[in-house]
Amino acid sequence: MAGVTFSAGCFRRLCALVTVLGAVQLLLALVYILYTKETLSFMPFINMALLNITRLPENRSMDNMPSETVTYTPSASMEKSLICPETPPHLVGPLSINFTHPISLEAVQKNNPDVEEGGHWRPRDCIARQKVAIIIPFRDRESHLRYWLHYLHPILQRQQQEYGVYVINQYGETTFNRGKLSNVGFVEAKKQFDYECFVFSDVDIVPMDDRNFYKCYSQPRHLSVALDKFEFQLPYAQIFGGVTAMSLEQFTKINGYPNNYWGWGGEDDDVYQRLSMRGMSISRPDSQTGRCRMIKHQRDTHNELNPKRLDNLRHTRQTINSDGLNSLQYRIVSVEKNPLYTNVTVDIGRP
Ligand code: BGN
Repeated sequence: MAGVTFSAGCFRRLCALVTVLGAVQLLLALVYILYTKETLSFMPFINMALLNITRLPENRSMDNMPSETVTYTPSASMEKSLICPETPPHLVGPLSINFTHPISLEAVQKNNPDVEEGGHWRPRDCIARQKVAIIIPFRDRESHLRYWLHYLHPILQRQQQEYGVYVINQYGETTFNRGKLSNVGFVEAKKQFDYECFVFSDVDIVPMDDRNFYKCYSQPRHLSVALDKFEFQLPYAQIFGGVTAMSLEQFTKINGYPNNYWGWGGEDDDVYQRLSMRGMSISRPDSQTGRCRMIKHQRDTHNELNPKRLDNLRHTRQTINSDGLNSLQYRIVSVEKNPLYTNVTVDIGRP
């Protein structure tokens, strides 16, 4: 009987010991989960909850989750697996660009089967770092556009950009206005997609190196810095024409382009002045990476040298606040989503 009593007491103490040990083990496991980053990457659900990632809307996969819905700074290991690398892996560097063999739109389309309707593309295996709208002020330059699409789509894809191409086609015969068309492109592209970066490009300029990134930087970017037309040199230090990139914030801060430069020249110099007035400076690639080719052509009709450009440039300090995005008026004639670009035809009035 005494033996039985002893065994029962011993068994109770043994049970208590096992319970305490179990609790200690549980506690240790909890501490391990909370403090070991490596463990997190193996546990996606705990990972998501702890790092406060915004839930994906239904029917959207991680693939097309826009980067700005993520409300955390990813750890190095996560960044590697989700966000595209800082240096895209498939760049080739210097490119051979020539405009000697005209190419058909069908051929360009065939070479770029992954481009979605309206000229939109995004990488499939990672999330692009920025969403870029490419705005091309345009009139009567179909052959140039074909070269542009032929060269730029593959370059932008190797750069792993998420991008859309917007051709802003000036309706009618009135004098060309590159600044106003650029503003229209900005407003119309923004209606279609939450772009955060805007590249404004002449239709006849193609980069000769795919390390010249069509994206935005902490300062406004001038991309066409070494044009063959200017012997691969900057014609003057303040030039901001050809191909430029501005973030949503940078562009809004300067009230966009001026709308009152009708004809050739000056609207880009006005933007340069606007940027300096708002305390920004220009960033550029080096003169090797920034080499570009321009398609040779005659001066367009209805795009004569703007005789008022010098006078306009003297008044940027006043016009920056009254002429730009906040005074933009236009009438959309049509918006067509073509296989390789969105074609916006717009009536921007007359001088
Ligand atoms: C400048 C033009 C720019 C043009 C560059 C390169 C003017 C304003 C008077 C100084 N500026 O001379 O618009 O991008 O040449 O072609 O004409």
